[in-house]
Amino acid sequence: MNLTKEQVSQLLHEAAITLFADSLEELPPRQQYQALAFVVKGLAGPTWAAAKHGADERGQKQVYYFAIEFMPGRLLASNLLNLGILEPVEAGLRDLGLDPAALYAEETEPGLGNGGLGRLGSAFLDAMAAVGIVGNGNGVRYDQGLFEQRFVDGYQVELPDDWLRDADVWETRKADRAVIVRFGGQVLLDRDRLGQITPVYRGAEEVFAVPYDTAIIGYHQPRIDTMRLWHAEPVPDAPEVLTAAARARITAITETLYPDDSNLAGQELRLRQEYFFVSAGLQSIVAHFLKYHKSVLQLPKYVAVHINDTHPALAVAELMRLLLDEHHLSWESAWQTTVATLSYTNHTLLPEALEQWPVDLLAAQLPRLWQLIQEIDRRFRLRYTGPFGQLLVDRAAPVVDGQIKMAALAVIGSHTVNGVAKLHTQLLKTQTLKELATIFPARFVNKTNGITPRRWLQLADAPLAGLLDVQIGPGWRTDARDIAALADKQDDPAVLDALIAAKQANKVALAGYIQETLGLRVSPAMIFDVQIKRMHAYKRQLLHVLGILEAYQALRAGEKRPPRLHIFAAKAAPSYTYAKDIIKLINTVADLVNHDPAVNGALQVAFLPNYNVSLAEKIVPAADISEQISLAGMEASGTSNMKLMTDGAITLATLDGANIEIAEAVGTSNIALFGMTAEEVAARRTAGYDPAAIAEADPRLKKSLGMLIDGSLPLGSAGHTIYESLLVDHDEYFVLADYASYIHASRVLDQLWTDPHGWAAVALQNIAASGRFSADDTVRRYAKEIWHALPARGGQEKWQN
Ligand code: H53
Repeated sequence: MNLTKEQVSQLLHEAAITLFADSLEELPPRQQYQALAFVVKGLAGPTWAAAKHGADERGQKQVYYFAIEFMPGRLLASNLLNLGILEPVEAGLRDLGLDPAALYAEETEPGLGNGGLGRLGSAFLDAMAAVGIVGNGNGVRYDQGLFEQRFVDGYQVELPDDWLRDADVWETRKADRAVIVRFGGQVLLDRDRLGQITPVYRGAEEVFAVPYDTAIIGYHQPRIDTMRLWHAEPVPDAPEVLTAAARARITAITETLYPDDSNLAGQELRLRQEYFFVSAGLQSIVAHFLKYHKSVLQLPKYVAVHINDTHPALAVAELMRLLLDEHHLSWESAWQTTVATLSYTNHTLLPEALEQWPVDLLAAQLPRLWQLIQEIDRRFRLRYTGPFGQLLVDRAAPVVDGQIKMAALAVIGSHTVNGVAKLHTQLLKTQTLKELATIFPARFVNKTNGITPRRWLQLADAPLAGLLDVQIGPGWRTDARDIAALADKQDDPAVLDALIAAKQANKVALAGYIQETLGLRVSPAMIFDVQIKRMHAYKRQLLHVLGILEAYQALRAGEKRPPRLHIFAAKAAPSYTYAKDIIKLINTVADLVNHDPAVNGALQVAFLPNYNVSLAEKIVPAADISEQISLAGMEASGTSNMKLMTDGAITLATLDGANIEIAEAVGTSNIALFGMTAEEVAARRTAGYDPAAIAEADPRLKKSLGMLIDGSLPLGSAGHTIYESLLVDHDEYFVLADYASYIHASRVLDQLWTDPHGWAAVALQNIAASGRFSADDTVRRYAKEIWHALPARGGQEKWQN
């Protein structure tokens, strides 16, 4: 799209008058941001409108990506970049005396997710639009996003995230596309003279599902995809007047995001959320499809519906319901159509995150779906007990012991199932979903996650992006694989110096932010050692803290080490007290070391509050070390590992999730690996594990652990809880078992730091190898091997304005 800076100025002034009846110069920054966003939305509008019909008219297959979380991050700069107007707009703003970065910072980030799952969904939408796949997000428009995190006396405090207070400029309410979703009541099956069965609903609660659409702009493409999020409301003009309580029950469905993704069993509201966005999404997909096609039997040819994690797994039964009850297919045709339309990604091996619903709960909320799930279960057992035996089929079936196993339902009802890293897929097949993989071996494939280099390099890391342009030309901006060309420069001292300078610029910026936020002065000359991800015991932030305490003791004993700043950012689910105890511990350790003159300058700890996409954009470009230290076999993939390597951090990692593929990509001499492999962990678990003996044998470790309970750290009960979890409750995540090798690997990095060009050469190899983790390639693989949805051929379309 072409735009001059003079046009930018004119459009902005007009928008200020239209929206706020005031001149641009008079507006507060928040409204200036809104005016600019309004202009951008207007520029994209015609192309978006055309895109909505284009795919159907061309007969191009569409992908619907169902996820209960999305984390798009702030959209203004990203939309400008994708539209190809970032430069003229920024120049126009500067001419007007406005600071682009300050305007971008006015945008409220939609925190509609907890972490990796939601961010991956948004990266995939961005990537699909970029490579020409017609992609649609389908999710929930929560009134309140994930909580805002503050620290009070070192403890996490959660404040509501009222992200819609100022209205979201990007979304468009589509009341005319609303559909009705039913819960509860009774369902009777009415059979007519021809034997056709029609369900009759009595006393059901009806919920109005209203879609809100947001444009997902394809990078330098005249193509725009859509993220559709559903909002729950009472049905307008319903014959019955609802009580206040009945209205509240309805609006509760989309009031808040569950700030927990691990321990949800038995929560009725979560089940209602899941069915709500699944049913609304599928109803609207089928209705839209039938505007262009005659028979629902054609659905899989034109539509791929992707189930992310078990949350949208009800799609299997809901699509069956639509095909059977509303379009009167036979069971066999409906089943064939359903399986050919759906695919499923598993994102976790943690048993507590694989949902199971008690039959009573599901049957009461979704009586028709329960009838269908029973039939799916019955037919599954009938079909496979012969060839595979009762025992195996019992383990694989969706309905077992009064519970409905959503992963089983998703696998049985999908044509393809994937894990998100090689190791994860392997463990899915051989452990977590072993029985289902035995029955459907060809269904299981791997698709390693990816990230978008547009956000993490082009937008967040301008110094490095500029360096790449100079060194290898700008081709990498459209095809991330081109970054590989950087590898040849590793012996060029001028390039290494430029790389050091780019990193330094980012570290100076982050140091400023740390000072502003925490009042902590840090030097950009220190090693910036970063761990950013949800706070969870399996991710082992605790191991990182033990490493800090080891360094603290060493420095106090007079040892010299390169100065290191440990940076954390993480939210803990409000009900996860152990994770909150670890937050308190990190803040307490930060207090201790940051105020101890004996280690000052050599060791500091900064725990930045309220981790979200925008904060990650500040931290990732400034990182020297990327801590990816989960217990092997627990992290499905990880994606912060990919972002951090892309921006030139060196990974300190266990052989878990995608770390293994990062190691393959960069070579073992360019990554600091340590700890047990997944197999070794399993063997250790069987053989028996004695954490107390490990602590006893290692005086440094013993001393660090002692600090948790001897009063040297004012930790209150958190210290005792953590101490006991490690030494009395058998250290479930083998923190102590990996301690010594972790310290060793970390010391190897200290050594490397003393040689700046040596360090920069390793960082350079990481950047050069990062192209393969671009989400553009990942979605291309999904499109080819799972969705069978080919990207549009380039060059056919034109910008609409
Ligand atoms: O999904 C990421 C993975 C990561 C995994 C994460 C995830 C959630 O954020 C939430 C629920 C869930 O089951 C999994 O923990 O390893 O990288 C994207 O696949």
